[in-house]
Formats: sequence, structure tokens, C-alpha cells
Amino acid sequence: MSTNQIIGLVVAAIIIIAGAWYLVKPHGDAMMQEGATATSTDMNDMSGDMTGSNTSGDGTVTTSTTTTTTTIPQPGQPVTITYTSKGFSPSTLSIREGTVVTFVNQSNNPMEVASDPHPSHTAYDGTTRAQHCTATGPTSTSVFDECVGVSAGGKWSFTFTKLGSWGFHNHLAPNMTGSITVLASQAASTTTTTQVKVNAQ
Ligand SMILES: [Cu+2]
Repeated sequence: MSTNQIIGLVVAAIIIIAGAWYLVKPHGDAMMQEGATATSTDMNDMSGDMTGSNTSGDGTVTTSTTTTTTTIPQPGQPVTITYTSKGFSPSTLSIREGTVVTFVNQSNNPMEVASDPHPSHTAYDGTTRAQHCTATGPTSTSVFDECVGVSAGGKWSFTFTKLGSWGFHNHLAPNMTGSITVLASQAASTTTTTQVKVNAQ
């Protein structure tokens, strides 16, 4: 009997020691996994740096695109700004004086283009909306105010003759905004000046 009890105690001790060792072992593995995770994070950081380098490469391309955007349409060239549920596109652009800009409503809501600030619309010609709008439209073609909303598919054209930067908005959705910069038409003279300098040298 006592021999069996001793054997039983030894077996129990072995089970307890084995169990304790088994509980400790996963903890050691977890620490090793943490070390491995740290290594992966370092590799992720390296790929992040590589992505940064790629962005620099893309930055050069973006510079070229900016140059294209700077190209200003000639006064005789029609310019179109579309209006959708996301707003005006393009929302900012530069044109020469005398350029006709056509606003096209491609949204499902009415569009009523007007000079800033809302709601007075005084910036472009100094008169208020009450002064320069009638029930059927603006009092003259020099008023930068559509005055009457057009539904989906409708459009409105305006000829910009005043130099400066003119903010505008949809009077029926004033958070939809844009800005047009009107520049003097003197593109050709700049090129002529450059050619004279080259000939002098
Ligand atoms: Cu307004």
C-alpha cells in the first residue's frame, strides 16, 4: 500500500511539474513573438520610407501638372464650369478679361450662380442683389448674378470684364463656392520681350 502511495505521489509530482513547465513555456514563446513583431514593425517602417521616396517621384509629376493648370485660356476660348452635388468644377481658375464662362448645372438641384458675398452679392459690381436682380434675371449683362435658379441641365453664361479675383457661390446652396481670377489680356507681349533679350546676347 505504501509503495503504491509513493508511486502515486511521484506521478502526481511529475504531472504538477510538467503542468507548471507547460504554463511557463507559452509565456516564453509569447516573448519571442513580441520580438518577431518588433522586427516586422521595423520592416514596415522601411517600406514606409520607400513609399515616401515614391511620393517624391510623384511630386515631380505633380509639378508638371501644375504647369498645365497654369495655362490660361485665350479670351475667345469658351470655358465651362460644371455644377454637381459635389459643387463647382473647376472651383478655381484663371481667365483673361473678356472670357465667356458657362456654368452648367449637372446636379439634381437648382443652380443660381452669384458673386460673393452671400446674400448681398455686392463684390463684383458694387450693387446688391435687391438692386441688380429682377424676377426674370439680372438688370444688365455686366451683373455677375444669375438672379434666377436653373434646374438640372440648365446653364448660364457670363462674360468677365473686370480684373481681379471674384468669389462666387450657388445662391440656393451657399456652401458651394468657387473663385475666378480675371487677368489682363497681354500674353503675346511677354513672349516678345523674351525674344528681344535673346537676340541682344
Ligand atoms: Cu447668395
